[in-house]
Amino acid sequence: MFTCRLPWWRSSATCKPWQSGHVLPCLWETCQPPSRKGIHMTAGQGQQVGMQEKQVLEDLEMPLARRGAETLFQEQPQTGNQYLEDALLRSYLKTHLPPKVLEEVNQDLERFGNLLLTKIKPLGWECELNPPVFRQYDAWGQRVDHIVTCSAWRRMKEIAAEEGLIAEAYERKYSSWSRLHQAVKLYLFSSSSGGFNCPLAMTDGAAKVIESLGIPGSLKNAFDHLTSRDPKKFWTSGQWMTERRGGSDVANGTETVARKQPDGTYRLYGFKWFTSAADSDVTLTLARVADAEGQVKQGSSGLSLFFLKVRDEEGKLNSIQVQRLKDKLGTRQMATAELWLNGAKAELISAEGRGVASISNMLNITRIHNVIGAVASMRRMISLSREYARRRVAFGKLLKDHPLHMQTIARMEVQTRGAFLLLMEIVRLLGLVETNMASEQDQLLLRLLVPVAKLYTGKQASAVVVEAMESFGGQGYMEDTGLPVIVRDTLVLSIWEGTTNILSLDVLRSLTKSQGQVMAVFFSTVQKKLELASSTAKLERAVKQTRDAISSLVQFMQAAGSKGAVTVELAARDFSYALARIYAGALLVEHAARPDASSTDIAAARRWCNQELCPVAAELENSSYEAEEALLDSALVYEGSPASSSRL
Ligand code: UCC
Repeated sequence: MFTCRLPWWRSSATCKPWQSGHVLPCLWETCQPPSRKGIHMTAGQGQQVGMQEKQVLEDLEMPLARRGAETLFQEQPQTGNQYLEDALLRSYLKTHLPPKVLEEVNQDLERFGNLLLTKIKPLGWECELNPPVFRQYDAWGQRVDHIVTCSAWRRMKEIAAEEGLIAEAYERKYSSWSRLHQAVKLYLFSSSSGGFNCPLAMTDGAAKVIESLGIPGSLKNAFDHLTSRDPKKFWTSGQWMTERRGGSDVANGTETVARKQPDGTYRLYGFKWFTSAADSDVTLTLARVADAEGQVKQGSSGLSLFFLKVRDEEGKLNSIQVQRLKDKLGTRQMATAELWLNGAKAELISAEGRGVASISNMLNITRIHNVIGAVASMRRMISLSREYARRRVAFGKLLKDHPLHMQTIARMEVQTRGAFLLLMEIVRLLGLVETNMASEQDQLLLRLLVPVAKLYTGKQASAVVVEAMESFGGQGYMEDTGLPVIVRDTLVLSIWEGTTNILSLDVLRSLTKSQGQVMAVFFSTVQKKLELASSTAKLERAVKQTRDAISSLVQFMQAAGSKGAVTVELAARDFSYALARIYAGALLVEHAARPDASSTDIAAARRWCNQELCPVAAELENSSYEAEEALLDSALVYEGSPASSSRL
């Protein structure tokens, strides 16, 4: 219905005392024998909950002195098998997977859910309590640059292999649905993984790059290791993209130089400022190839992509020195290091000057993992919050019986549902692309939705986990509940793999590169999803709201077409938010229009669509994207600072 003829897109650790952890009192569920509550438990759940509530109320009737001595002051929330407790996940799989695939995947996920509860979650907590430590010298003064990780971290690596957390996606046992199966396992794994989801993201990205190169002979061995199910064979990969001068501006910030050797390999010289999971076995990294005179080409077209092993066969570092570990707000379970490359032996794996385009294959995968992490964090915090509400009494009744408290959690739930369906849509499309079953439209849609979902869910997750923390009152702020760990680890999701603004510009890049075709596909896909729901009376308003938002978006694009580059840039974030909200709205509506949809499916769709779906249109009306507004922005920011006089 909407065609896209609009020209506007053309414009174009150290170990801290308190962290040493062994001394931390460990009250969270992971440190006790894990509850078996959720294992295989579906029937009789209501009855059990009723009894728990009765117990809580009875406890309150005890005399104060006895209560203090004999009962817990507050009950900790206990969650069960995450898979069995995730109603939306299960209904999504039931709706989309072919019956035979569903049967097997369902069994695997239920088993995995139990393993998470009994084995993996305690290991994840151990990783938090025992962050990596950097040992630069051995006892005899030899420089060793050893990043010492805990046994639980190393066990996570084995589990990742055994569970096929990377392999699944490349074996393609379930054809296009293998990607979805892998993503769902990672989603369940994420919040219990003790940060091991980070190296897995990069490992997946590296395997993807190698596969997209056609698995050249020289990289066959590496590909086999990266996608292995054998814990002894499994390798993880890093993604060393960030240098001192540029985290976002990789094209101008990368100083590392590659010097060609007589045997055709290269030696890399440079300094990598953030290298996540620096204990990885191999890595992909960018460098500038020096010519015979030692000169390098600047800018994006001077960058090439390299593969290297971090250690040689004897375990010695590949001419790499670890300068120090980063002192991060979160993700402390995982070693992020500053590294000097002093002639590290490497293999050129892209065409010269095509480094950024080549590593984009990795970025798009790690960005999807970022979405997985974001949705998983939201889901985890809501699970804990809703369980707590079933146990905690305030003002004479359980929190779950306070309408305002329930409204707050329900709002988070709606956000999480939208984000979850966006994630499923992306991995469904990725699965189609990887099995050559995708249309050109599917490919375009995937290109657009990856940055949209990454930027939107990263922000949602930060907001939701902070809100969820508040739902525990002061307990949520207590380190030994484990809740602040989830909050800290979530806050990075809007930063790494591209910040919100960088991803908003990537959304524009996808429009420019496709000459607007991504938007034509976006509009037609959303319309198709809405049509499926047009005969469902209860969704009528939600469908209308989404259609109205589409009209506003089209109007915005037409208006912006006649404006300059500043307007387009200023609108990029709100534009991306509009895409995320409209698309997630259509997915929620589609899910709620199923014949066996529940009343909560319908409520979620309706509530999602009640929000401002197209913020970019409203802001255009407010003239927020005019060039003069950009000047005012600077004036507002710098008022009172020494820079103020020179900015206006
Ligand atoms: O943080 C990092 C590791 C953290 C740990 C990972 C864990 C995550 C999982 C979490 C689990 C819970 S590593 C650092 C991350 N750094 C970034 O994300 C960099 C952010 N900056 C950007 O994305 C920039 O936009 C750049 C670097 C891509 C801009 O580079 P250029 O060279 O200035 O951009 P160009 O010139 O526009 O693009 C160069 C080529 C073009 O192709 P051609 O030449 O054919 O036209 C682009 O279309 O690259 C192509 N390209 C892409 N293609 C650029 N971006 C993309 C893309 N996303 N998809 C496809």
